[in-house]
Amino acid sequence: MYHLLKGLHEYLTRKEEFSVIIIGLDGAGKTTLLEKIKTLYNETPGLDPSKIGPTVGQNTGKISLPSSIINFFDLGGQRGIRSIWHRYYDDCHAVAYVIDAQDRERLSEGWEVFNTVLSSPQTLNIPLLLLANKQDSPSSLSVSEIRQDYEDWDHRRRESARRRFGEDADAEMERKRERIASLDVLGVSGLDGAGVREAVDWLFLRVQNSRRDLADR
Ligand SMILES: Nc1nc2c(ncn2[C@@H]2O[C@H](COP(=O)(O)OP(=O)(O)OP(=O)(O)O)[C@@H](O)[C@H]2O)c(=O)[nH]1
Ligand SMILES: [Mg+2]
Repeated sequence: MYHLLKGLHEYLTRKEEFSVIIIGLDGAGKTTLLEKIKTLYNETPGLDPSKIGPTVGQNTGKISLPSSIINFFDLGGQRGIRSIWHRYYDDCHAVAYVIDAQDRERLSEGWEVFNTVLSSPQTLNIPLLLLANKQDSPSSLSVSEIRQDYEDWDHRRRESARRRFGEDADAEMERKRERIASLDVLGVSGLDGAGVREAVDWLFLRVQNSRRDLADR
C-alpha cells in the first residue's frame, strides 16, 4: 500500500522537464548569465564571474520551478565550436540567443550568426528569445536600439540579396520575416542579474505554451 501511494504521489507531483539552449558569440556573456540563473534559482550559488573562462564545449545548469524543471545548455560561442550548436536544436524546447549590447564592433557578426540560427529549419517552431546582455554597462545599446540595429542589418542583407538574386518572394524568406517581426527582445545583465528572472519567466511560459500547442494538434 505504501509503495502504491508513494508511486501515486510521485506521479502526481512529477515535474515536466524542458531543455533550453543558450547560444551567441564568444564573450557575449552566456556562461555568466547561466551562473547568475543558478544563483537566483538554486540553493547552491553559481560560479563567481571572476572564475569563468571561455567555454570549450558546453556548460549545463538545472533549475526547479514550482511545476517544471528547466535544463539549460550553455554552448561555447567561439567560431570553431558554433558548428556543434545544430546538434542541440532537435532536442531543445527553446533557444536563448545572447548578444553583447556593449560590443558595437561585433554586432554585425552577432547578427550574421543569429541569421544562420533563424535559417535553420530545426529552429522554425521553437520559441526564440533574443537577450540584449550587459545592460549594466552605460555604453550598452538599449533593447530598442538593439532591435533597430538588427532590423537595419536585416534590411541591408535583404537589399543586397535582392540586387544579386532578384526578388526574394520565396515562402522561406517570408516566414523568416514574420518571425523577425514578432521577435521578443529582453534586456538582461548576467553580471548584476537585472532582467534575468523576466527572461526565465518568458522561457518557461513559452515552452509551456508550445508544449500545449503541440498537444492540441
Ligand atoms: N558588464 C558586463 N559584463 C559581462 C556581463 N556578462 C558577462 N560579462 C563579461 O563578458 C566576458 C565574457 O563572459 P562569458 O560569460 O565568459 O561569455 P560567453 O558568452 O560564455 O563566452 P564563450 O564561452 O567564449 O562563448 C567576461 O569578461 C564577463 O565578465 C554583463 O552582464 N555585464
Ligand atoms: Mg561561456
